[in-house]
Amino acid sequence: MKLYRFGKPVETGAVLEKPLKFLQNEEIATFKLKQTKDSLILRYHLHKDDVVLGLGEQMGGVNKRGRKYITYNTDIPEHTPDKLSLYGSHPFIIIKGRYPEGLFIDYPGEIIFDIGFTTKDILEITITSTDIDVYHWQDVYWQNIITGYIKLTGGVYIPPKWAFGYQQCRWSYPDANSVTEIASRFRQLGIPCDAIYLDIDYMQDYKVFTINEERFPDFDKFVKKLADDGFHLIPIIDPGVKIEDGYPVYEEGKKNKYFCTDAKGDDFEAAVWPGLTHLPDFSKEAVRTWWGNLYEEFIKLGIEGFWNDMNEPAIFYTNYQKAEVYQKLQEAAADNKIEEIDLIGLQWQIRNFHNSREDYQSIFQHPDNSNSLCHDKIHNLYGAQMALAFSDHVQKHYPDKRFLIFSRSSYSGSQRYAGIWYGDNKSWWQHLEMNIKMLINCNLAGYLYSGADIGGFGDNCQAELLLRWLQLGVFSPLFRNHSAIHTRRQELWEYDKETLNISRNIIRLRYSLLPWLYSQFLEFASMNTPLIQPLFWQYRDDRCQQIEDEFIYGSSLLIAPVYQPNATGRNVYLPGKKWLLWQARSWEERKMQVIPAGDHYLECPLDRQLIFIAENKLIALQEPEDYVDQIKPDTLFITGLVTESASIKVLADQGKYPAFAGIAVLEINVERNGIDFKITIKTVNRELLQWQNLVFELYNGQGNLMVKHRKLI
Ligand code: MIG
Repeated sequence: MKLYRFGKPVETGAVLEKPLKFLQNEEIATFKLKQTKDSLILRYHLHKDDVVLGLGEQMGGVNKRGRKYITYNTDIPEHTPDKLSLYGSHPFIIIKGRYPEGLFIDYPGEIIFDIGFTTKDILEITITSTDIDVYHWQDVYWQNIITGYIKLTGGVYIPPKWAFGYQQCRWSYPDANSVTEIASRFRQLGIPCDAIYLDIDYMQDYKVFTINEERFPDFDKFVKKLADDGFHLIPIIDPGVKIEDGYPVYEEGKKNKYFCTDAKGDDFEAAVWPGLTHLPDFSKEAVRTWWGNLYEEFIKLGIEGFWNDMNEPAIFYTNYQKAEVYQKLQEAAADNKIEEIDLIGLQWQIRNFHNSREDYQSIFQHPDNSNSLCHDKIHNLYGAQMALAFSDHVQKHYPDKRFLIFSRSSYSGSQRYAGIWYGDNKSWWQHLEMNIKMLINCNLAGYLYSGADIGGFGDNCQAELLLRWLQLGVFSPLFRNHSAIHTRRQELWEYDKETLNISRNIIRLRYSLLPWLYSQFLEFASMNTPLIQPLFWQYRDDRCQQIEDEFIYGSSLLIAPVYQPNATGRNVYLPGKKWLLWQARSWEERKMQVIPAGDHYLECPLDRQLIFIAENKLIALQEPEDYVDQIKPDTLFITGLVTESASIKVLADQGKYPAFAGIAVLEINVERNGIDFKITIKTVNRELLQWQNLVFELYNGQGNLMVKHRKLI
């Protein structure tokens, strides 16, 4: 990897340890460089077989060719194919050709990636700055470039173990009673769940770090009661600070000059949910320290998880824009010329108030050790630095504890201290399909703890879509059902009885797999490696390159979600040689069959999902619990298809404390021995493992099951 430096880049924080040696203003290997007064353009001729990967959270497929993408974090509730930017920016691409190359352009403003859109075989990257760092990799293995990038930008965030449980959200559960009711519903119905969310209505007049005491009396007792029942309560945090005299957050921010300003140096005003607000300037360490401390309001009550929203930052409108419209109307009124009011024009004007580029260009930030900067040039850092404020705070004050934090907006490097969710999708089948690609793409950018709103946020979700989405969700590290205000309720019991029963089975399946899913997360995170991978990560045959609707989870599972309406099965391509197919209906029913590699059409009625375990790999399951930290079952089931030998390593850390602290390891090796299997077991920190018994369910190449009970040593 080489670092190429142009001009004087701003400090983005993406790379903590920069290479000491760098090349200044030099051509980047195989890229053609063009410099203009205020931009840099990189050009590359794509070979017809080159595949372009990367860019993290973006529309489009896994192979990015044929499309344009722009890194400019945008609050965008319509994820239609014409959109060029979403909430996060991860300007990292890999050209997977005969000689794989990778580029990370560490610039937090607008970059346009034209990947064979304007000219079929030309990759053209336009960077709207001449002050940038570019990291360039060449490697025979493109996978090394991905892990190299994740490592360079600081590794992978690991949330607490309970954050792998099922989570329920809604905009909104507006009072304590509605939350309590949801919680007891889960327990009554025997559906496991670990977290319930508070959307914006818990606040007093949408003032960040306040609680509406009428609707949430005795908040501390409320949090405690939920915790006793195994639920984490997770409040939303928005960055905009309401302008209101007497409101301490506003007063402190104002007094200490913690807010972003306009060109004249006055605090910038932007309207969001609370009305007019100021935006904290998270590029300053003092502001991050202050903001991090504000979370204490909640932490001291026992809250252990937060989601940061609106941090692109979203702006509904500014007074300046409002004044223009007002003036037009006033002029018309003064002349009594109502018929001359251009309503259509006004409509457009008002519609474009939201998140306007002009507004971002009139905001100024004052980063440490730097001159004032136009926000537009560091726009993509806003959400990442907001999450950093929280992360730095808890690392400093709670070094022995892990918190859940995920953000809507993100930038390269923030994957080391926060997760993300994919924002306002819709209850559309197309968005279920998009979720598959998004999981792969975000994993390739190091966001292992991420996921979409299960069931879709906007629009109304129907039962079948919800069930298919939950099935995909079993393998999404962030597994959260969320839906928007005014849409149909999306809790599992809001449909018919059959839907409820199927969904219970799906979520119980997730909890039964949890020790294994979690162990794989820890392992892959520690290797700076995507957990959810495209098939071609591990398998070399050409067909795999074409498959974007299946994925590999960790080291041993291939998942083929059904994402079409009224489908009772789907086509699946299987690489390798043989697979153990589990058409899973419930965790208890573990009937599996051996299936050869190749193309198959497989039945998959609504109450089943297709899970494939690779030949000579093992997975682990246990009886599901109501929530992750409940009394732990003492039996672990180990299953797989063993034609030669297979091993599994189950990592179990303490879940709440620093990752890998007090880690226990269970290592099992299975060897075919004629018609029998020879099993060896090794442990590290045996006393910290919850399991006393192992039950083996091993299959031979003909699909015959051999069950074996065994006590742990
Ligand atoms: O302007 O807080 O993406 O998850 O429910 C909308 C209300 C603001 C957008 C988030 C969504 C959340 C919603 N928020």
